[in-house]
Amino acid sequence: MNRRNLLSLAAVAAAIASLPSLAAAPLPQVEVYKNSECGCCGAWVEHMKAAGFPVKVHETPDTSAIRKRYGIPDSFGSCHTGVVAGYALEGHVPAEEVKRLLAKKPAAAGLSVPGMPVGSPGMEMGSRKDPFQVLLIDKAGRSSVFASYPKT
Ligand SMILES: [Cu+2]
Repeated sequence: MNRRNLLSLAAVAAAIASLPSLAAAPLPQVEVYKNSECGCCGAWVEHMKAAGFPVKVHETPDTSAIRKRYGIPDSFGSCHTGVVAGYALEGHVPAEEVKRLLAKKPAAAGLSVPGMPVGSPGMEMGSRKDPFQVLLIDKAGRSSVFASYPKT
């Protein structure tokens, strides 16, 4: 190997070393379908952005159609549906659980926080924190507990 090749090899190695680590890889975009009048939906969007997710919002008058398309039964429905990496995120799902979902990659339709529990991300009301569960919804529409809040 001549000197010039060696130098370019060193340049490539330096470039690789300067790349951000995989842990800091950018998070995938979350597409959010929400009603334009929904304030708490907007607050959840801000929560996701603060956690590092790029978010694209789609205003729609009918979020139940989106829910159906992504396999979340209405019984687990909430005010908005997010979609990330093919998973549905129904309602006020904590960003931390979304990151855990993306790391675990289970075969599932997605996560849901049914209803709108007070104290979940985007549903803050003072210091009140009602207990709630984050459900993993499988592709048959069955649920299992993915996380329980408040965390003990
Ligand atoms: Cu809400």
